[in-house]
Amino acid sequence: MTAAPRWSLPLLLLLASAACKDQGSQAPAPGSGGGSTAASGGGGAVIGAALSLTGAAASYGAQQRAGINAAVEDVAAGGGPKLTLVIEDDASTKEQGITVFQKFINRDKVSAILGPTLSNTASAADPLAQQAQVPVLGISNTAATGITDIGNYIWRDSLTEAQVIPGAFKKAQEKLKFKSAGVLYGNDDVFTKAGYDVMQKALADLGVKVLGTQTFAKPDRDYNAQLTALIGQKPDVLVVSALADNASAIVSQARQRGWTGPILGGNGFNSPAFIKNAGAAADGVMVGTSWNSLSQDAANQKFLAAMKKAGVNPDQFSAQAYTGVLILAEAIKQSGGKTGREDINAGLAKVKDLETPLGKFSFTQGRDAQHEPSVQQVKDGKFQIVQ
Ligand code: 1QQ
Repeated sequence: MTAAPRWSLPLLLLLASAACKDQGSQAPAPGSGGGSTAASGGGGAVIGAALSLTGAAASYGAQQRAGINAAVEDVAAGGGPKLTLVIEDDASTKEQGITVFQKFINRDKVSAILGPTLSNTASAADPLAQQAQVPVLGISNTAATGITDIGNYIWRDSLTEAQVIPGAFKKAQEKLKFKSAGVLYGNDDVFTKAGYDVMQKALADLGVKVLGTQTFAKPDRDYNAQLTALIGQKPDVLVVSALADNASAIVSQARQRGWTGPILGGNGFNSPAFIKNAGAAADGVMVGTSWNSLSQDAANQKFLAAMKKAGVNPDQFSAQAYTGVLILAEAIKQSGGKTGREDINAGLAKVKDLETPLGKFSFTQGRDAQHEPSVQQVKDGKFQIVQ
């Protein structure tokens, strides 16, 4: 006869409540930077979301969290698969991204991961998931290389800079007729560097002469030396590859130095936080975007209504995050409701023409996003879609 372990009732209750807390709300995760967790109830697929809730990319992470939470609610309300979310802060760094991925893979035993926010973090953390055969769906990684080519478990719903910038710059040139440019980019970040490479090629293809190129690093706050050098060359346009925090300071300081000409940005500019922090200096800035805020498609209208209900002014990042959850739900549906890591990875390959806030969504052969981009320009303190 085997003796049953003799647990006391209070101890059992304590263990049960600790287990609930771990999957439930507001449990700070040991060793992962105190990210919050939010659950939509037990069962179903456990999805980890690694988001930049602090650090250089925090303005994107806040939008992503709002988009993900809204989509989980909408999926549940629409009778879709049950999704249990674990949200952790990747702190906008590679190191914290790796810690969070390890927790998701080994402790939470998630079925799939959304994020991390920055390409910089993804380049370091995604290889862990690939190794463990856990599907990752990037929702904001736009570096053309070094993300989905990590392996067959890595997907993204974010168009790369290479898919967005050439068309955006072409449209900008048609409107603004520029022939020369001064370029400024961050040289300590995978995305800002990759964005620069794409910008340089796009400008060359349009026959635009680059009169000067300057660099900065994420912690920098004073760009006057670089801007003085660039403005001194009298280019027709300034072109900047930067995350939102740096972007707002760069644009403000350029205007303070008397720059009245056009400014073209990369994906880092696609945040209301950029406009808020740059104020009137942001007016006229043009940027390519993967989200058409004016889209009348039912899926976009549903997203806009969900964000309104949440009291959040939506942007491209919440739209891509919301879309990420819709895609995972569709992948589970495509795998016959099975929620294993392998099942979801196989289901992702079957997602095709899915109605999302980004438009009809499919993946390319290389697991990248495939849908129509747009161009937007800041007018009166708001992004307006350029027709
Ligand atoms: C990347 C990005 C950032 C600007 C947004 C999260 O696109 O790191 O790839």
